[in-house]
Amino acid sequence: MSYFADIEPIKFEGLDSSNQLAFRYYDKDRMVMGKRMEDHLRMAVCYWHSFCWDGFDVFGGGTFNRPWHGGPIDQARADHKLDEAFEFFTRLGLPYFCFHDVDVMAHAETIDEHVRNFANIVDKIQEKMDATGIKLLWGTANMFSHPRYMGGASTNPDPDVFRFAATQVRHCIEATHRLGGENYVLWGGREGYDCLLNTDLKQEKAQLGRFLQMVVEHKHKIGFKGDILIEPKPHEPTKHQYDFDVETIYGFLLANGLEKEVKMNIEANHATLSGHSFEHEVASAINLGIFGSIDMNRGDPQNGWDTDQFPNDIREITTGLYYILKNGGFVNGGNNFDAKVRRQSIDPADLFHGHIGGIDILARSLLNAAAMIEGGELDAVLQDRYADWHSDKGQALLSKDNGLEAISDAALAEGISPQPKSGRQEYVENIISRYI
Ligand code: XYL
Repeated sequence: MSYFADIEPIKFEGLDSSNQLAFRYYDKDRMVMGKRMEDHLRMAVCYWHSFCWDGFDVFGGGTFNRPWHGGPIDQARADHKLDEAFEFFTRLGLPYFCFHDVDVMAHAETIDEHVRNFANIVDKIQEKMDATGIKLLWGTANMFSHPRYMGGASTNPDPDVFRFAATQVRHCIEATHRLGGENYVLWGGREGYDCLLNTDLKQEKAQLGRFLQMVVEHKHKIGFKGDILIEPKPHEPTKHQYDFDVETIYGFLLANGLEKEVKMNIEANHATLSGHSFEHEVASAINLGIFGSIDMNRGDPQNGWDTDQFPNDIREITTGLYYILKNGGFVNGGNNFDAKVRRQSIDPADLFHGHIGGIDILARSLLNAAAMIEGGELDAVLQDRYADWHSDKGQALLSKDNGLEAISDAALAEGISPQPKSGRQEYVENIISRYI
């Protein structure tokens, strides 16, 4: 009998329902701005937090005692975990899931064991996906947990570690392609440093850049049509990570000729760790033309680390989705719940409550964001504020025909005297408050 046998498939029951194991906002077939809610939000369950993590923290061991925990993940345990993951996915009813190679496979030590064990489980994943219709939003390789990666993967001082990482990524991107995955993610958790004194920054960044170029070359070689995504995070586990935030990565992509090839997977909690807001990171990626996908979660305002909690801040998610919707919505990306229930939430139902809360917050935020776009008040403020720049005179200022000398001569001749104008911050902030 399944570990989740007591949970009935989760349904939309609307605002009048008092059933906590039901959606109150997420009605997947509801049309919003001409598209089904499910197709707008493209939500995914992540494998690692929900099925691999056993509740351990730095002060104590696992608390969840799920039937497939409690020993080394051999093939039987990996198979059991896969069965239960799909039991969960089908009951929750989201269209997608995401995984790291090591999340799904039997534990491996040697390089050939890694390739064999991974290939073995990919066949079984394919069968499960065919049987349930659940799709893969993205795959990724875990190149930060095994001790061989303690000094980084592609940025490791040991070239053999680089070769091991190349092997993992090659097999993981090929499996993602075979499974019909829509993106391939690279999160470089240990691609950074703990101590500058023992780190050759120039050498490590050259390794990272070439590695990324190889991933892109291989994507084209195998005909993978999805996006390659980098996930920014400023630090943790390393003191400093090279993929610090969206703008830092954009500079790195430019330096390596990859700005048209690689997009961003933005995680809400990573955005706040880097000293930005979630909406800042989303808006920055959109404006640079490199927005891809979202790792949806939240941090804790008092804790300074990556708590990976399920999202519950309607204002934060509404503004993020507003920018995404205004940009035309997700293409290959979606919303992956990179979130975990708390260590004391040990019941099977808790995993559902975490996801249901996140899903409903996203659905509600989508409705808010669509209403904000249709209302048009924010657009009107922007149009008005920058109207002079859109005039012929404003445009001419930015043309190459102009320079400091010509501009200053004309400004002096005209005797301009710019007058301060209100930025209307409270007015625009109150507009959002009206919609949420
Ligand atoms: C950890 C990261 C990872 C990535 C995938 O902070 O969020 O879980 O999403 O490697």
